[in-house]
Amino acid sequence: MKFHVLTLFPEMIINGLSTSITGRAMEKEIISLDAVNIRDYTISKHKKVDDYPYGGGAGMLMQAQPVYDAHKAVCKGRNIRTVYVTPQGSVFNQKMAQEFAKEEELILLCGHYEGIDERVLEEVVTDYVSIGDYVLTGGELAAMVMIDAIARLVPGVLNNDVSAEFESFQDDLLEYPQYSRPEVWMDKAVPPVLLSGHHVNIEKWRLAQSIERTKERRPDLYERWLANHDQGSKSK
Ligand code: 4H7
Repeated sequence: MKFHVLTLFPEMIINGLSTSITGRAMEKEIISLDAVNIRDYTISKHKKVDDYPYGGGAGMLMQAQPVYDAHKAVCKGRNIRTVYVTPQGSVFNQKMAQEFAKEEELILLCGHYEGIDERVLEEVVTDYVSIGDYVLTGGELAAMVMIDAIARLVPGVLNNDVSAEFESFQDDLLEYPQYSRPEVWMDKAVPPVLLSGHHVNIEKWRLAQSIERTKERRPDLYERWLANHDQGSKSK
């Protein structure tokens, strides 16, 4: 899968995603990351990319021209799904990550200053997406969050092909607690069932832990999980 990121800070995108799993996936050429500097496309003599908002107000806006030309340079006449990373978008979740992971190429547009001239957004943006209800100084960190979540769903990015599928099955439950060596640490023992070698009991225990943890920490997810797993509780 090819990710193109339109940004004023391309090095931030490259540096943020070149380590760990996404970095290895790029080395293996399972994904590619093309960070496009919007400033390279300005026609202004002084490489200006921002200007004052009509009607007044605080701060500056990114101008339409450099954004449009950067986008055109990436698309080369093709239609590529283009995500504008903005607090005004639909809130990103695992299901959206799965949908985006089906695309062959994806463009992420990062705003800075007070945002981007509305007219170019109308021309190029297909999806308005937010990573959550908080304010960032730029769209780059949000774009990196989305790319990480999407990339790990692309076949071959994770070492174990079971993992991503299993997680999606578990969608509405939080993960169970995990333990590694030593067996006792600071007087705290690993739950005995995990040392029993009884795989059925281990899976039962893990599911029970997942349910309990979700009920406690994410009652919203727990209610949704219950609604989908109420096998016969009402019909009997
Ligand atoms: C586009 C439009 C995403 C991008 C406006 C981006 C939060 C998220 C940005 C803005 C983002 C998210 C400009 C809004 C500066 C805030 C002070 C960059 N913030 N900004 N304003 N939740 N900021 O996904």
